[in-house]
Amino acid sequence: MSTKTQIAGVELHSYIFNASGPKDVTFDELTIIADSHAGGVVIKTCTLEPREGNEEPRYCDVPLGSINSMGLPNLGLKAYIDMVPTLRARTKKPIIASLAGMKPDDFPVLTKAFIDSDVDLIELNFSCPNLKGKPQIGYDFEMTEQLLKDLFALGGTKPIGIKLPPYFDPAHWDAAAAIFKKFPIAFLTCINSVGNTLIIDADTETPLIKPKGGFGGLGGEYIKPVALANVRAFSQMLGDRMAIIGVGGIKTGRDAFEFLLCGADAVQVGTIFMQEGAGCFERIDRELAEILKKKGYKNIAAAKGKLKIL
Ligand code: RRO
Repeated sequence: MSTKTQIAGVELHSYIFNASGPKDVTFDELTIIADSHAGGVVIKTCTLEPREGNEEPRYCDVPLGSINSMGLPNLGLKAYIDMVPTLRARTKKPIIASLAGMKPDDFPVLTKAFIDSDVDLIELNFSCPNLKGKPQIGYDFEMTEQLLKDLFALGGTKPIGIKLPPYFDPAHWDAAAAIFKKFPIAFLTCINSVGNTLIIDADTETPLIKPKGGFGGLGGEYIKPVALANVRAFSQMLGDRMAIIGVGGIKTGRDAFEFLLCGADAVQVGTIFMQEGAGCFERIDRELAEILKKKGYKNIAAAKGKLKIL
């Protein structure tokens, strides 16, 4: 059974692909994803200039997930724009650019460059939690609306979506959705890591990571319930006008199926891709297909949003 799906009319042969993260920075890393079973290839969030990122140690796996404060290490806009044609020649899969400005004026420059490139989708990262002294844009609704105004004024037909931070209160879902409705947003990616969490080692009496005194973005199993709630909430409010991509703690086909029931059009994986490597895309896809078959769902669309109410 196929788990093919689409986002804003762009076809993905599989429901599962990578989240922007530490293993999609270089051309070699992106080639591994391109050659894998992943439904698409997301490029690490890109800034105008190359960045080294934060000091090490800045990523740590833990039994129920991961914590990171990578600090946006990436090769910079020019390198990724130059890379797109080679990636395009290598794979027919959708290529998804992710971008973040270090200041508001960077966003239109980055967005325009990718609008004019051969990528299929653009993901605006409004939710990096690890930039020292810079709050997450998605928690500032005024700034979010202003940036969306500026970016959608650029025109063009390339589908543009937003990667959101987790929201924890219905008032925030309502406020965010009221803004998103004003723009032709193609998709929402819910959620980025849960920002500014702290994991410590009682043996060494230190945090696991060094930047920001150990505060970093939490990923993996810990955050799946938060991610499911965000997918469900935005799917109910906006699912008829934009696609929803789920991300947060997906390790198995069963996890992916839970996101599908909550209304996700596709899912991304971050922590499990770091831990298991590119084989995770085929495994999770196979497990999801088996569940769909066993339950008698003919395809992804048949199960999408079908969470039953108690
Ligand atoms: O690079 C990072 O520190 C990072 C980014 Br841009 C992001 O969006 N989410 C995350 O957990 N880490």
